[in-house]
Amino acid sequence: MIRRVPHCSHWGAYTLLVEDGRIVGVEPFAHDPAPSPVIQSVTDWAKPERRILRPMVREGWLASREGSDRRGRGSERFVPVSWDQATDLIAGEIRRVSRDHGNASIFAGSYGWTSCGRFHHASTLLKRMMNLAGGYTGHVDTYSIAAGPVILRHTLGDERACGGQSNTLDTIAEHSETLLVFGAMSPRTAQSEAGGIGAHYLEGYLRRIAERGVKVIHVSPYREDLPDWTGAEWWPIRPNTDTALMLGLAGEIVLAGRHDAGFLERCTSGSDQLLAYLRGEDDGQAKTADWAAAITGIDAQTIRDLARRLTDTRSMITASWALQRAHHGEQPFWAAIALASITGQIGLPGGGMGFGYGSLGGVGAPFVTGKSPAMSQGARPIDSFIPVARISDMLLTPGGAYSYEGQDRTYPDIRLVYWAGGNPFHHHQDLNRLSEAWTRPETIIVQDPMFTATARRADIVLPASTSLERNDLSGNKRSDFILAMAKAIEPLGEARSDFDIFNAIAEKLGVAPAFNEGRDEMGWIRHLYTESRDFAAQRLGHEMPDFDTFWAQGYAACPVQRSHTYLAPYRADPAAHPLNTESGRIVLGSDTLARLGYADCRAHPAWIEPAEWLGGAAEDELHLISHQPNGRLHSQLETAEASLADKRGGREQVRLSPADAARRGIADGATVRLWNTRGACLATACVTGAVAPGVAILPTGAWFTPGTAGGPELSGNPNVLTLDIGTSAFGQGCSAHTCLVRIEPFEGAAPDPAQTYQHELADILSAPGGDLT
Ligand SMILES: Nc1nc2c(c(=O)[nH]1)N[C@H]1C(S)=C(S)[C@@H](COP(=O)(O)OP(=O)(O)OC[C@H]3O[C@@H](n4cnc5c(=O)[nH]c(N)nc54)[C@H](O)[C@@H]3O)O[C@H]1N2
Ligand SMILES: Nc1nc2c(c(=O)[nH]1)N[C@H]1C(S)=C(S)[C@@H](COP(=O)(O)OP(=O)(O)OC[C@H]3O[C@@H](n4cnc5c(=O)[nH]c(N)nc54)[C@H](O)[C@@H]3O)O[C@H]1N2
Ligand SMILES: [Mo]
Repeated sequence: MIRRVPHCSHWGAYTLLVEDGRIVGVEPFAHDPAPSPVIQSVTDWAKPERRILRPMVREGWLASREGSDRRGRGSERFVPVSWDQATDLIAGEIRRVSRDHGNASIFAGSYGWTSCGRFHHASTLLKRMMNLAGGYTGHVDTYSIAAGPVILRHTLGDERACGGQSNTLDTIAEHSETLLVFGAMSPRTAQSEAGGIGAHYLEGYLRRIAERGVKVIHVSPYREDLPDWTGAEWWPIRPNTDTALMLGLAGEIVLAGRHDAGFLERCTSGSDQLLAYLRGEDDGQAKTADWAAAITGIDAQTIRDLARRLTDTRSMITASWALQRAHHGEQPFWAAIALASITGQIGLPGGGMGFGYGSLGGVGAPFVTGKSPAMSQGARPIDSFIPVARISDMLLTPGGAYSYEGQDRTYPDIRLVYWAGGNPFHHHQDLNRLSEAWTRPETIIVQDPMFTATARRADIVLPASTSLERNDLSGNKRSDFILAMAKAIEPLGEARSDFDIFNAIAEKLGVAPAFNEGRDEMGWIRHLYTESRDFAAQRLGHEMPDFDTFWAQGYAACPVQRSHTYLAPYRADPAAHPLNTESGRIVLGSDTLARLGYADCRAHPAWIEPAEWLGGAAEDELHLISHQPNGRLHSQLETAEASLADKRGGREQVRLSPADAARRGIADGATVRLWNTRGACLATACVTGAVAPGVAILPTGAWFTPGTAGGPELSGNPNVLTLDIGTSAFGQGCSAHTCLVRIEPFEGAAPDPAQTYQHELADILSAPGGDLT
């Protein structure tokens, strides 16, 4: 008999068809108008090949503990241990480091997407446990967005405009006449939503935008960042120069005297500084279309025409999160706010600016007004943190000075790292530098279902079950459904749920009662759902089904706001709705930043050359964009069908223009080597006119497979090439999209990355008693 099991992942909801303890089919959620093909990939979680199947400890660490040779990580063999031994060792390490060095020496920031389940959420549970055990060093902001929210907090007063609460897409479809898209608005990235998603709405909105005949200008190095049926005009910009285009548009408007002086006066502060800069009063360079054309590679007359249109029509400016994942990533977001302010359209339906549409599936969709289910991390006994992407800096320079959001800070001295539900050897930049940094802590613990590159480089690995093997629920502020995630199959090997693992460690630390509050798995799921249901009923008068009905039918609709015009009340009466900024208004010239005096984040939005870009490149260098993969989420389910569909010859494809390929003697389908001073990797060339000349695009997420020492990484992992610097002294975000590379045909031996990975894994699992499959 086939059992139908409701379930959900970050890429959507589905029903698992289960027979004899095996998953035999996956059906999309009935209320999803555009399900993601990645839902079919989840059956790969049930395959043992790349799973961690039992707790294990690195041989050298077992012998010498904190005195071990840390360069053995990744190549030394693992010794299987019992769960009891593993949790004893971990509790002992937490106690030792806490006692000898203080809890700030324990890094449990543990960034990562893990499962979408809100109960077994690995990093939340890790932090909950560590807070009960004296605290830990954590992180602020995300790899997704860091420079963006930091600059928005200071200029708009909060992060809503990049968190999915700017104008909803239905208002854009209904009211905008000009839609200026920087980066993408792509069903590729909109497949995913952090915390799960019931229904994918982006394509529907884009169809309505196309049907209404909205004039869409698409500014991106990659034409396929917007579906061709939107009828968009493609402006193939040089990467990382969008700020110059925005300021050139603003400058044209201001020099023609067509800016909305009334709006600037009433609703913004510091516009004098910005206008002086645009007019070239401080640096002798007016920010004209000609000036912008020279930097961006976009035709000057075309820029002038758009400058007219932006003020003559109802215009909406959007920018993908990708734009701020680059050196000086604060600037394009602030410049977009400045340009929208100069048109005077912020707060009007279909006007103004917003960030991250399509970056995740729920941005621009109806947003939840109720309470999303979530486990509490508890109170933090110590306040130690780093900006999320400064992990290598922290490990390499304990005590080193840095700044963040105007504060002068120092890095803690990390002795113990606990990572649960994230993959830094996927997500971090300059992986060769991270490899060096990774030799610094005394002990590294990794908890993951999969034997990722990070798990391989741990001292203690713990097998977490996947969401398929336990009960959970999903939900978040940008998805209008809470979804049931019922258990479908038994755990593989000795895998345990994240909650059970942390509860066992909490017991050994003597904090289990506070950790579990007397609830078991189903007790917690019922409790979290009921909190959301009660909130909806009591505060919003919205009826959600009782828990048993929800669990049986697999979903519940949340209370949502369907339409929203960002800052409409503020525009109508700024004094009555002050923003949480230094002036209470939109900040275009900042006293705070003027006081800080940073050269890389000035007092007003400004064009500042990035560390690497085509304007400063040698003739044979290309700008590498490492965007999100189409057929998977980051490094998850990398060997499943949807992911393999985008690879060729077992490797990721690097896209480049016909002109750039011809100049280098590269044929479509050829194996190529990408390299710079930081590293090298192989990839398969995909020659396409959809990529701007001078640009190469290699998606993230291929499993880091360094192969032989000194040779190129084999799978096509762009993070061996990317630049590991903060966006600026202010935001300190990740600068992944700022990266120059060279590309050449590769003639040498090119081993298959998946087979190589598997062989290496077999080697480190070959300790006596370590035969796991
Ligand atoms: N070059 C470049 N690099 C980038 C980016 C870029 O644009 N360019 N983008 C960045 C961005 S935006 C992000 S968000 C990061 C993403 O970086 P990550 O979030 O680290 O990437 P994932 O592959 O999703 O890692 C999630 C891990 O959780 C594990 N996992 C899944 N389910 C469970 C579970 O139930 N329990 C436990 N314990 N573990 C589980 C998975 O096996 C996987 O190893 O990458 C960043 N890196
Ligand atoms: N299928 C799938 N979907 C995902 C994810 C995934 O791994 N797989 N990851 C999710 C996560 S964690 C996040 S944070 C979001 C990220 O969402 P985004 O940041 O929006 O996604 P990216 O793919 O990094 O970048 C989008 C596009 O921006 C363009 N771009 C890059 N640099 C520049 C630039 O300097 N100027 C201009 N004009 N354009 C530029 C590139 O052409 C790129 O294709 O995606 C989410 N969605
Ligand atoms: Mo992200």
